[in-house]
Amino acid sequence: MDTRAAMQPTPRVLDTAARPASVDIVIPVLNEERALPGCVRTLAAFLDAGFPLPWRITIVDNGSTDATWPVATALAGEHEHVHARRIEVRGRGAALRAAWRESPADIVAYMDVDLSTALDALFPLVAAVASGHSEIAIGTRLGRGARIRRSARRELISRGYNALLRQGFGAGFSDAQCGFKAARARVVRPLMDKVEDDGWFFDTELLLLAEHNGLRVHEVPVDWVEDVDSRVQVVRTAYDDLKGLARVAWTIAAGRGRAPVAARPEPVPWHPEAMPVPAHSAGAVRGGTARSQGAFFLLFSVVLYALVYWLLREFQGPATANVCALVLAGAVTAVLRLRAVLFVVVNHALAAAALNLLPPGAGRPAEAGAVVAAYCLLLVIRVTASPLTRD
Ligand SMILES: Nc1nc2c(ncn2[C@@H]2O[C@H](COP(=O)(O)OP(=O)(O)O)[C@@H](O)[C@H]2O)c(=O)[nH]1
Ligand SMILES: [Mg+2]
Repeated sequence: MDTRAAMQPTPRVLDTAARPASVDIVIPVLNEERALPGCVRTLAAFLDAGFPLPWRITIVDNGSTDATWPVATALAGEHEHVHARRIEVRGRGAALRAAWRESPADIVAYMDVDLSTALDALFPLVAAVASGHSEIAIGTRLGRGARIRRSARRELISRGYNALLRQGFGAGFSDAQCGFKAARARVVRPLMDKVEDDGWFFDTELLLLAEHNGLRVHEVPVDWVEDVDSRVQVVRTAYDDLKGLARVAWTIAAGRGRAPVAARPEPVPWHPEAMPVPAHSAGAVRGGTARSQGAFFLLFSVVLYALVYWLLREFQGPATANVCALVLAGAVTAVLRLRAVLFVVVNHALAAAALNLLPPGAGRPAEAGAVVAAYCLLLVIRVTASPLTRD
Protein backbone atom coordinates (compact mmCIF):
# COMPACT_ATOMS: atom_id res chain seq x y z
CA MET A 1 0.00 0.00 0.00
CA ASP A 2 1.28 3.49 -0.84
CA THR A 3 1.12 5.07 2.60
CA ARG A 4 2.63 8.32 1.38
CA ALA A 5 -0.20 8.80 -1.09
CA ALA A 6 -2.68 8.01 1.67
CA MET A 7 -1.19 10.79 3.78
CA GLN A 8 -1.59 13.44 1.06
CA PRO A 9 -4.08 16.05 2.19
CA THR A 10 -7.33 16.10 0.33
CA PRO A 11 -8.42 19.66 -0.18
CA ARG A 12 -12.01 19.05 0.77
CA VAL A 13 -14.01 18.98 3.97
CA LEU A 14 -17.24 17.54 2.73
CA ASP A 15 -20.75 18.54 3.59
CA THR A 16 -22.11 15.92 1.18
CA ALA A 17 -20.25 13.29 -0.80
CA ALA A 18 -20.38 15.57 -3.81
CA ARG A 19 -19.00 18.97 -2.83
CA PRO A 20 -17.43 20.95 -0.03
CA ALA A 21 -19.72 22.80 2.34
CA SER A 22 -19.92 26.55 1.80
CA VAL A 23 -19.83 29.02 4.68
CA ASP A 24 -21.48 32.42 5.06
CA ILE A 25 -19.95 34.51 7.85
CA VAL A 26 -22.38 37.21 8.92
CA ILE A 27 -21.15 40.40 10.61
CA PRO A 28 -24.06 42.21 12.30
CA VAL A 29 -23.34 45.91 12.64
CA LEU A 30 -24.91 48.89 14.36
CA ASN A 31 -23.07 52.20 14.04
CA GLU A 32 -19.74 50.57 13.30
CA GLU A 33 -18.24 52.94 10.71
CA ARG A 34 -14.97 52.94 12.68
CA ALA A 35 -14.57 49.18 13.25
CA LEU A 36 -16.09 47.73 10.07
CA PRO A 37 -13.30 48.26 7.48
CA GLY A 38 -10.61 46.74 9.73
CA CYS A 39 -12.85 43.79 10.55
CA VAL A 40 -13.75 42.92 6.97
CA ARG A 41 -10.24 43.40 5.58
CA THR A 42 -8.65 41.31 8.35
CA LEU A 43 -11.25 38.55 8.06
CA ALA A 44 -11.15 38.45 4.25
CA ALA A 45 -7.33 38.30 4.28
CA PHE A 46 -7.45 35.47 6.84
CA LEU A 47 -9.92 33.49 4.75
CA ASP A 48 -8.10 34.21 1.47
CA ALA A 49 -4.92 32.88 3.04
CA GLY A 50 -6.17 29.31 3.10
CA PHE A 51 -9.57 28.71 4.64
CA PRO A 52 -10.38 25.28 3.20
CA LEU A 53 -14.06 25.85 2.39
CA PRO A 54 -15.84 28.17 -0.04
CA TRP A 55 -16.85 31.28 1.92
CA ARG A 56 -18.44 34.67 1.82
CA ILE A 57 -18.82 37.51 4.30
CA THR A 58 -22.20 39.18 4.74
CA ILE A 59 -22.40 42.52 6.54
CA VAL A 60 -25.90 43.14 7.95
CA ASP A 61 -26.87 46.60 9.07
CA ASN A 62 -30.15 47.60 10.64
CA GLY A 63 -30.64 50.96 12.16
CA SER A 64 -27.19 52.54 11.87
CA THR A 65 -27.30 56.31 11.91
CA ASP A 66 -23.63 56.89 11.08
CA ALA A 67 -21.78 56.04 7.84
CA THR A 68 -21.87 52.26 8.43
CA TRP A 69 -24.03 51.54 5.39
CA PRO A 70 -21.89 53.47 2.84
CA VAL A 71 -18.79 51.87 4.38
CA ALA A 72 -20.42 48.41 4.05
CA THR A 73 -21.34 48.91 0.39
CA ALA A 74 -17.85 50.22 -0.38
CA LEU A 75 -16.32 47.10 1.18
CA ALA A 76 -18.70 44.90 -0.82
CA GLY A 77 -17.52 46.66 -3.97
CA GLU A 78 -13.89 46.08 -3.01
CA HIS A 79 -14.04 42.31 -2.52
CA GLU A 80 -16.07 39.83 -4.57
CA HIS A 81 -16.73 37.59 -1.53
CA VAL A 82 -18.10 40.42 0.62
CA HIS A 83 -21.82 41.24 0.57
CA ALA A 84 -23.79 43.94 2.34
CA ARG A 85 -27.44 43.87 3.41
CA ARG A 86 -29.67 46.35 5.11
CA ILE A 87 -32.89 45.30 6.80
CA GLU A 88 -35.72 47.28 8.31
CA VAL A 89 -36.42 45.36 11.52
CA ARG A 90 -34.33 46.55 14.49
CA GLY A 91 -32.13 44.39 16.71
CA ARG A 92 -29.16 42.08 16.37
CA GLY A 93 -31.26 38.89 16.46
CA ALA A 94 -33.39 40.18 13.60
CA ALA A 95 -30.26 40.92 11.56
CA LEU A 96 -28.91 37.41 12.12
CA ARG A 97 -32.25 35.76 11.40
CA ALA A 98 -32.66 37.63 8.10
CA ALA A 99 -29.11 36.90 6.95
CA TRP A 100 -29.15 33.23 7.99
CA ARG A 101 -32.59 32.63 6.53
CA GLU A 102 -31.72 33.88 3.05
CA SER A 103 -28.12 32.72 2.83
CA PRO A 104 -27.25 30.41 -0.09
CA ALA A 105 -24.55 28.71 2.04
CA ASP A 106 -24.69 25.25 3.63
CA ILE A 107 -23.28 26.59 6.89
CA VAL A 108 -24.22 29.95 8.36
CA ALA A 109 -22.01 31.60 10.94
CA TYR A 110 -21.61 34.95 12.61
CA MET A 111 -19.02 36.93 14.50
CA ASP A 112 -18.91 40.37 16.06
CA VAL A 113 -17.31 43.24 14.21
CA ASP A 114 -14.67 43.77 16.89
CA LEU A 115 -13.05 40.37 16.17
CA SER A 116 -12.78 39.79 19.92
CA THR A 117 -12.55 36.06 19.19
CA ALA A 118 -9.26 34.84 17.74
CA LEU A 119 -9.83 33.64 14.19
CA ASP A 120 -7.95 30.39 14.70
CA ALA A 121 -11.18 29.07 16.27
CA LEU A 122 -13.16 29.60 13.06
CA PHE A 123 -12.23 26.37 11.31
CA PRO A 124 -12.83 24.13 14.38
CA LEU A 125 -16.20 25.86 14.75
CA VAL A 126 -17.24 25.31 11.15
CA ALA A 127 -15.70 21.84 10.87
CA ALA A 128 -17.89 20.53 13.70
CA VAL A 129 -20.92 21.37 11.57
CA ALA A 130 -19.44 20.55 8.14
CA SER A 131 -18.47 17.06 9.28
CA GLY A 132 -22.04 16.28 10.35
CA HIS A 133 -20.94 15.86 13.98
CA SER A 134 -23.07 18.74 15.31
CA GLU A 135 -25.85 20.95 13.99
CA ILE A 136 -24.71 24.05 15.86
CA ALA A 137 -21.25 25.09 17.06
CA ILE A 138 -20.49 27.92 19.46
CA GLY A 139 -17.42 29.63 20.78
CA THR A 140 -17.09 29.47 24.57
CA ARG A 141 -15.21 31.85 26.86
CA LEU A 142 -16.22 29.90 29.96
CA GLY A 143 -15.41 26.33 28.94
CA ARG A 144 -12.17 24.55 29.72
CA GLY A 145 -9.33 25.68 27.49
CA ALA A 146 -10.67 29.18 26.78
CA ARG A 147 -8.34 32.13 27.38
CA ILE A 148 -9.84 35.54 27.89
CA ARG A 149 -9.15 39.12 28.83
CA ARG A 150 -12.32 40.74 30.05
CA SER A 151 -13.63 43.23 32.62
CA ALA A 152 -14.66 41.81 36.01
CA ARG A 153 -18.20 43.14 35.59
CA ARG A 154 -18.86 41.42 32.25
CA GLU A 155 -17.23 38.21 33.50
CA LEU A 156 -19.42 38.14 36.61
CA ILE A 157 -22.63 38.79 34.68
CA SER A 158 -21.71 36.21 32.08
CA ARG A 159 -20.90 33.53 34.66
CA GLY A 160 -24.09 34.21 36.63
CA TYR A 161 -26.29 34.13 33.54
CA ASN A 162 -24.80 30.94 32.16
CA ALA A 163 -24.98 29.23 35.57
CA LEU A 164 -28.70 30.06 35.63
CA LEU A 165 -29.10 28.49 32.20
CA ARG A 166 -27.27 25.33 33.22
CA GLN A 167 -28.79 24.87 36.67
CA GLY A 168 -32.26 26.20 35.92
CA PHE A 169 -32.78 24.96 32.37
CA GLY A 170 -30.42 22.00 32.29
CA ALA A 171 -28.60 23.71 29.41
CA GLY A 172 -25.63 21.68 28.22
CA PHE A 173 -23.68 24.62 26.77
CA SER A 174 -21.40 26.84 28.81
CA ASP A 175 -21.55 30.24 27.04
CA ALA A 176 -24.78 31.34 25.37
CA GLN A 177 -23.65 34.83 24.48
CA CYS A 178 -20.27 34.52 22.77
CA GLY A 179 -20.52 36.33 19.44
CA PHE A 180 -19.06 33.43 17.48
CA LYS A 181 -21.40 30.71 16.23
CA ALA A 182 -22.07 28.46 13.25
CA ALA A 183 -24.99 26.25 12.25
CA ARG A 184 -26.21 24.00 9.47
CA ALA A 185 -28.50 26.28 7.48
CA ARG A 186 -31.24 23.79 6.66
CA VAL A 187 -31.51 22.72 10.31
CA VAL A 188 -31.36 26.14 11.90
CA ARG A 189 -34.03 27.71 9.66
CA PRO A 190 -37.07 25.86 11.05
CA LEU A 191 -35.61 26.36 14.51
CA MET A 192 -35.30 30.12 13.96
CA ASP A 193 -38.98 30.26 13.05
CA LYS A 194 -39.62 29.37 16.71
CA VAL A 195 -37.26 32.02 18.05
CA GLU A 196 -39.20 35.16 18.92
CA ASP A 197 -36.48 37.47 20.18
CA ASP A 198 -35.02 40.05 17.78
CA GLY A 199 -32.35 41.37 20.13
CA TRP A 200 -29.60 40.04 22.36
CA PHE A 201 -31.63 37.09 23.74
CA PHE A 202 -31.82 35.58 20.23
CA ASP A 203 -28.70 33.42 20.80
CA THR A 204 -29.90 31.96 24.12
CA GLU A 205 -33.37 31.21 22.77
CA LEU A 206 -31.92 29.49 19.71
CA LEU A 207 -29.59 27.32 21.80
CA LEU A 208 -32.24 26.35 24.37
CA LEU A 209 -34.65 25.35 21.61
CA ALA A 210 -31.88 23.51 19.76
CA GLU A 211 -31.19 21.31 22.78
CA HIS A 212 -34.90 20.90 23.46
CA ASN A 213 -35.20 19.55 19.92
CA GLY A 214 -32.39 17.06 20.43
CA LEU A 215 -29.73 18.86 18.37
CA ARG A 216 -26.08 18.68 19.35
CA VAL A 217 -24.37 21.97 20.25
CA HIS A 218 -20.60 21.71 19.90
CA GLU A 219 -18.36 24.03 21.91
CA VAL A 220 -15.02 25.43 20.82
CA PRO A 221 -12.94 27.12 23.54
CA VAL A 222 -11.74 30.46 22.22
CA ASP A 223 -9.14 33.11 22.89
CA TRP A 224 -11.08 36.28 23.55
CA VAL A 225 -10.15 39.88 24.25
CA GLU A 226 -13.01 42.19 25.23
CA ASP A 227 -13.43 45.29 23.12
CA VAL A 228 -14.82 48.08 25.27
CA ASP A 229 -16.63 49.76 22.35
CA SER A 230 -19.99 48.15 23.15
CA ARG A 231 -23.65 48.68 22.21
CA VAL A 232 -24.86 46.56 25.13
CA GLN A 233 -26.86 48.30 27.87
CA VAL A 234 -26.11 45.82 30.63
CA VAL A 235 -29.10 46.42 32.94
CA ARG A 236 -31.60 46.58 30.10
CA THR A 237 -30.15 43.46 28.47
CA ALA A 238 -30.17 41.52 31.78
CA TYR A 239 -33.83 42.43 32.27
CA ASP A 240 -34.68 41.37 28.70
CA ASP A 241 -32.79 38.11 29.20
CA LEU A 242 -34.78 37.21 32.34
CA LYS A 243 -38.03 38.08 30.60
CA GLY A 244 -36.96 35.97 27.65
CA LEU A 245 -36.10 33.03 29.91
CA ALA A 246 -39.53 33.10 31.53
CA ARG A 247 -41.12 33.17 28.07
CA VAL A 248 -39.04 30.25 26.77
CA ALA A 249 -39.75 28.26 29.95
CA TRP A 250 -43.44 28.81 29.36
CA THR A 251 -43.19 27.88 25.67
CA ILE A 252 -41.39 24.64 26.44
CA ALA A 253 -43.63 23.75 29.38
CA ALA A 254 -46.70 24.29 27.22
CA GLY A 255 -45.28 21.91 24.61
CA ARG A 256 -44.77 24.62 21.98
CA GLY A 257 -40.99 24.32 21.75
CA ARG A 258 -40.88 21.63 19.10
CA ALA A 259 -39.56 22.58 15.66
CA PRO A 260 -39.76 20.40 12.54
CA VAL A 261 -36.09 19.43 12.58
CA ALA A 262 -34.95 15.90 11.84
CA ALA A 263 -34.03 14.15 15.07
CA ARG A 264 -30.46 12.92 15.34
CA PRO A 265 -30.49 9.11 14.86
CA GLU A 266 -29.81 6.97 17.92
CA PRO A 267 -26.12 6.14 18.34
CA VAL A 268 -25.12 2.84 16.73
CA PRO A 269 -21.76 1.05 16.77
CA TRP A 270 -19.47 1.72 13.82
CA HIS A 271 -17.60 -1.56 14.05
CA PRO A 272 -19.18 -4.13 11.69
CA GLU A 273 -18.78 -6.93 14.27
CA ALA A 274 -19.64 -4.83 17.30
CA MET A 275 -21.29 -6.44 20.33
CA PRO A 276 -23.27 -3.51 21.76
CA VAL A 277 -24.61 -3.62 25.31
CA PRO A 278 -28.33 -4.53 25.07
CA ALA A 279 -30.64 -1.54 25.53
CA HIS A 280 -32.44 -3.15 28.51
CA SER A 281 -29.22 -3.70 30.48
CA ALA A 282 -27.59 -0.33 29.65
CA GLY A 283 -27.04 1.37 33.01
CA ALA A 284 -26.47 4.77 31.48
CA VAL A 285 -28.25 6.21 28.48
CA ARG A 286 -27.58 9.91 28.15
CA GLY A 287 -28.17 12.63 25.65
CA GLY A 288 -30.64 13.01 22.83
CA THR A 289 -34.07 14.17 23.76
CA ALA A 290 -34.64 11.70 26.59
CA ARG A 291 -32.36 13.28 29.15
CA SER A 292 -32.84 12.20 32.71
CA GLN A 293 -33.05 15.24 34.88
CA GLY A 294 -32.26 13.88 38.33
CA ALA A 295 -33.22 15.15 41.73
CA PHE A 296 -30.95 18.16 41.51
CA PHE A 297 -33.40 20.16 39.43
CA LEU A 298 -36.18 19.43 41.89
CA LEU A 299 -34.11 20.67 44.77
CA PHE A 300 -32.99 23.73 42.84
CA SER A 301 -36.55 24.48 41.88
CA VAL A 302 -37.71 24.39 45.49
CA VAL A 303 -34.83 26.57 46.73
CA LEU A 304 -35.39 29.08 43.93
CA TYR A 305 -39.11 29.22 44.58
CA ALA A 306 -38.64 29.68 48.33
CA LEU A 307 -36.01 32.38 47.88
CA VAL A 308 -38.00 34.44 45.41
CA TYR A 309 -41.18 34.12 47.43
CA TRP A 310 -39.37 35.14 50.61
CA LEU A 311 -37.78 38.21 49.03
CA LEU A 312 -40.88 39.41 47.23
CA ARG A 313 -43.12 38.93 50.23
CA GLU A 314 -41.37 41.95 51.74
CA PHE A 315 -43.09 44.21 49.17
CA GLN A 316 -45.95 42.17 47.70
CA GLY A 317 -49.01 40.19 48.74
CA PRO A 318 -48.93 36.37 48.79
CA ALA A 319 -50.63 36.02 45.37
CA THR A 320 -48.14 38.25 43.50
CA ALA A 321 -45.15 36.78 45.31
CA ASN A 322 -46.40 33.31 44.48
CA VAL A 323 -46.88 34.06 40.75
CA CYS A 324 -43.44 35.68 40.47
CA ALA A 325 -41.77 32.77 42.28
CA LEU A 326 -43.59 30.39 39.97
CA VAL A 327 -42.46 32.20 36.84
CA LEU A 328 -38.84 31.82 37.89
CA ALA A 329 -39.24 28.29 39.12
CA GLY A 330 -41.05 27.74 35.81
CA ALA A 331 -37.62 27.50 34.23
CA VAL A 332 -37.13 24.34 36.21
CA THR A 333 -40.63 23.07 35.77
CA ALA A 334 -40.09 23.42 32.02
CA VAL A 335 -37.15 21.08 32.30
CA LEU A 336 -39.37 18.64 34.12
CA ARG A 337 -42.02 19.01 31.45
CA LEU A 338 -44.71 20.12 33.82
CA ARG A 339 -47.69 21.53 32.01
CA ALA A 340 -47.48 25.17 33.00
CA VAL A 341 -51.15 26.05 33.20
CA LEU A 342 -52.09 23.00 35.20
CA PHE A 343 -49.12 23.61 37.44
CA VAL A 344 -50.08 27.22 38.19
CA VAL A 345 -53.74 26.38 38.80
CA VAL A 346 -53.02 23.44 41.12
CA ASN A 347 -50.32 25.39 42.92
CA HIS A 348 -52.68 28.28 43.54
CA ALA A 349 -55.26 25.92 44.99
CA LEU A 350 -52.72 24.18 47.22
CA ALA A 351 -51.06 27.43 48.34
CA ALA A 352 -54.45 28.98 49.14
CA ALA A 353 -55.45 25.89 51.14
CA ALA A 354 -52.14 25.95 53.04
CA LEU A 355 -52.49 29.66 53.87
CA ASN A 356 -56.06 29.07 55.07
CA LEU A 357 -54.82 26.54 57.59
CA LEU A 358 -52.59 29.13 59.27
CA PRO A 359 -53.88 31.03 62.31
CA PRO A 360 -54.30 34.79 61.74
CA GLY A 361 -51.03 36.75 62.19
CA ALA A 362 -48.88 33.64 61.96
CA GLY A 363 -45.97 35.66 60.55
CA ARG A 364 -43.79 35.48 57.47
CA PRO A 365 -41.77 32.33 58.34
CA ALA A 366 -44.93 30.29 58.92
CA GLU A 367 -46.54 31.65 55.77
CA ALA A 368 -43.48 30.98 53.60
CA GLY A 369 -43.23 27.51 55.14
CA ALA A 370 -46.85 26.80 54.24
CA VAL A 371 -46.60 27.86 50.58
CA VAL A 372 -43.24 26.14 50.09
CA ALA A 373 -44.76 22.98 51.58
CA ALA A 374 -47.64 23.27 49.09
CA TYR A 375 -45.16 23.73 46.28
CA CYS A 376 -43.15 20.68 47.43
CA LEU A 377 -46.33 18.63 47.64
CA LEU A 378 -47.13 19.51 44.05
CA LEU A 379 -43.64 18.45 42.94
CA VAL A 380 -43.99 15.17 44.82
CA ILE A 381 -47.32 14.50 43.11
CA ARG A 382 -45.79 15.29 39.73
CA VAL A 383 -42.72 13.14 40.24
CA THR A 384 -44.69 10.21 41.59
CA ALA A 385 -47.11 10.44 38.72
CA SER A 386 -44.48 10.13 35.98
CA PRO A 387 -40.73 9.57 35.58
CA LEU A 388 -38.29 12.46 35.44
CA THR A 389 -37.72 12.55 31.73
CA ARG A 390 -38.60 15.00 29.05
CA ASP A 391 -39.52 13.82 25.58
N1 LIG B 1 -27.23 44.49 12.78
C1 LIG B 1 -27.13 44.81 14.09
N2 LIG B 1 -25.97 44.58 14.73
C2 LIG B 1 -25.89 44.92 16.04
C3 LIG B 1 -26.98 45.49 16.77
N3 LIG B 1 -26.57 45.72 18.03
C4 LIG B 1 -25.28 45.28 18.12
N4 LIG B 1 -24.87 44.82 16.92
C5 LIG B 1 -23.56 44.25 16.57
O1 LIG B 1 -23.35 43.11 17.38
C6 LIG B 1 -21.95 42.96 17.61
C7 LIG B 1 -21.65 42.87 19.09
O2 LIG B 1 -21.98 44.10 19.67
P1 LIG B 1 -21.15 44.73 20.88
O3 LIG B 1 -21.78 46.03 21.19
O4 LIG B 1 -19.68 44.70 20.55
O5 LIG B 1 -21.46 43.67 22.02
P2 LIG B 1 -20.49 43.17 23.18
O6 LIG B 1 -19.25 42.66 22.50
O7 LIG B 1 -21.27 42.08 23.87
O8 LIG B 1 -20.24 44.35 24.05
C8 LIG B 1 -21.27 44.14 16.93
O9 LIG B 1 -20.81 43.72 15.68
C9 LIG B 1 -22.39 45.17 16.85
O10 LIG B 1 -22.22 46.10 15.83
C10 LIG B 1 -28.20 45.72 16.03
O11 LIG B 1 -29.20 46.23 16.56
N5 LIG B 1 -28.21 45.36 14.71
MG1 LIG C 1 -18.01 43.64 21.31
